[in-house]
Amino acid sequence: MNLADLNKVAVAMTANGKGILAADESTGTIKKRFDGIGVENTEDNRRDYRELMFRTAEAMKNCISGVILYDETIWQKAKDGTPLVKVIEQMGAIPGIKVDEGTKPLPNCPGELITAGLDKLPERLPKYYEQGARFAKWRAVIDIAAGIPSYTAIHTNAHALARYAALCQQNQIVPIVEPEVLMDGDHDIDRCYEVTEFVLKETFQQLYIQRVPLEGIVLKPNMAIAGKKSAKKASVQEVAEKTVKMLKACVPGAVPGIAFLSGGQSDEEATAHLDAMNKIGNLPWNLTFSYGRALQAAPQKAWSGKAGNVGAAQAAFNHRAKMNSLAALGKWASNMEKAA
Ligand code: 5MM
Repeated sequence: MNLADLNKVAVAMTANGKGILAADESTGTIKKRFDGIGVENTEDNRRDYRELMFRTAEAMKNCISGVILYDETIWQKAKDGTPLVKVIEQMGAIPGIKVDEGTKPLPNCPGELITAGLDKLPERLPKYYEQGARFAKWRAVIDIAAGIPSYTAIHTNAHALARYAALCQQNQIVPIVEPEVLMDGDHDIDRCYEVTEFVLKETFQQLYIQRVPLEGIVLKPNMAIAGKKSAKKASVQEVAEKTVKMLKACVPGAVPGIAFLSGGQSDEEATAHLDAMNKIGNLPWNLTFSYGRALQAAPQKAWSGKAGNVGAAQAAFNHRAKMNSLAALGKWASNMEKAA
């Protein structure tokens, strides 16, 4: 492993004012998104939709550091025959690949999940590297509900994340380590904080045991935030302060950058929270975005599967990318949304 080169990529992925576009929806997940806009889930439609984002020059060149791709997309060609990976590279962004194979029920832990995909990973990673991927992503899912999460689920998922990270680095690929504590429940922000703190501490312990140098990873965590069904919604400032406090308590300064998931927050909420954290400032790592839904909801709606709407969809993507880029610098203001 060449750690200096891994570190360069990790630093570029979380460079000032730039963040990651999570476009790695599996075929089932993109179907749900397409159902919402009345688009048929065909290979061509998935290609056309993703190509329109990758060809949005202003957003891609100025605001997006890297794109997380799904296995289908990394091998796909644009309409004019250019490999999509090349389109991304021509925009100055880094192609990455989701390598987990989704979640399965965790035995003896009702309601809890374990992420699959480690078995064939040593054979798959060199092929992705050859195809242009310089980073990868693995998402572990921890749910909060009555009696869960269990230590078994937290430990097993952290162990898998660490094994994945070690394998990636061995193949000169920067691992995005994504332990996602879901915001689907009715828990308040303090319960989310408590669980996420435990999950992050276990994840870094497992990374240490697997001898993963932290200079060559990017962390993709959830924010400390109340569940969607909670009666007690936390303010933007509370989310920002508690998330920064939690990260400072858990994430060593050797980690070059942290790129948040949006997890079901609205576009504007995800931007406002990131901005408020960066306004606090004086942080040991760069804090940026690795959003899926919070970057794509607006362009998806504007596109709605019609070729005539590509310009409008690109304008919507441009706007969200720009707002999040400003938030990554702590320079966003809500009136910029209205002005646009
Ligand atoms: C884009 O969605 C990703 C893939 O999800 P599936 O494996 O369920 O198809 C997802 O992992 C995503 O990268 C992260 O959760 C961040 O996306 P959000 O929408 O939470 O910002």
